[in-house]
Amino acid sequence: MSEELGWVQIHGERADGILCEQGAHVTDWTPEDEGPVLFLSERSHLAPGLPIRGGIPVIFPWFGEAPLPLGGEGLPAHGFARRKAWEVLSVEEGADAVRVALRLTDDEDTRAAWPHAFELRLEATFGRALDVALEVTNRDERPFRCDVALHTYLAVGDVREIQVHGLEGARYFDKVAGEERTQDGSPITFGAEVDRVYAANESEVVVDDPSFGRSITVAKTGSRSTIVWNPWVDKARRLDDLDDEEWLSMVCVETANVLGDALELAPGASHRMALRLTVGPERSAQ
Ligand code: TA6
Repeated sequence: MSEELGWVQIHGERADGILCEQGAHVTDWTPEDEGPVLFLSERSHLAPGLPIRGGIPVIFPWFGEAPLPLGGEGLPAHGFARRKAWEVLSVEEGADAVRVALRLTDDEDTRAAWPHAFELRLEATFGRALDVALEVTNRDERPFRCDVALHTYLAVGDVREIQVHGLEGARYFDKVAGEERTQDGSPITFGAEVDRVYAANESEVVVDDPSFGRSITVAKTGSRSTIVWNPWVDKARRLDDLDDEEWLSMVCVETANVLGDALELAPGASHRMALRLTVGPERSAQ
């Protein structure tokens, strides 16, 4: 791990984990009797100010490119929260889990990019399940609108073999095709780049992974957007922090409130969004 960044290492009774103070970024969750559940690129940057490729990036206050009114030079895609050093508030070791709490508030850099006072609090609980909760509070005198996402990278044996269940029949914006679509009654399978934003959707998603002989369930609260992404061959080649073959070993299932489901917070208001990851037996074998 990079010495330049702060890290919290977890060795609990029921799980091990790693969290980087930059971005309050969970980079590893390995429950007992399981392999790592999160994907982390072998070529990820691990340096101050640079986003980590893998784990659970915290996306705030915009998803994707900076909105036009802000879009000055050099505003980073997916906002600044994942690039900032967060403050560790506590590390609590319980019988079955270890909970880490962190906070990020506005400063002159963030206000220069996005002119609002805010507070983010993240709590990650590493046990037989992984719980990550993100609370956004408007500390400003004016209302603000923001995107928020937990951009989860899941480790899979071979993305070409997985099925993603739970979004059947749902409407989504297809970022590859550039149009709105409706999913048919089948689970998502992967034979090319997939980049979909499902709107007004609170469904639980199950990633069935025959290669690893397991399924990963992504349950959520306080989230109306789900994003599913795999870069496939060409886009992976364009990413300098992803090995050319690593696209095979990952799928993103992201817990979010973005686009039409972005948060609108009045002064003093808060919103809490949370995910729970659990690992079970492969579904297709049942
Ligand atoms: O969530 C999917 C996505 O928006 C993709 O379009 C791709 O850009 C991905 O996020 C990764 O973004 P990043 O800024 O981390 O390279």
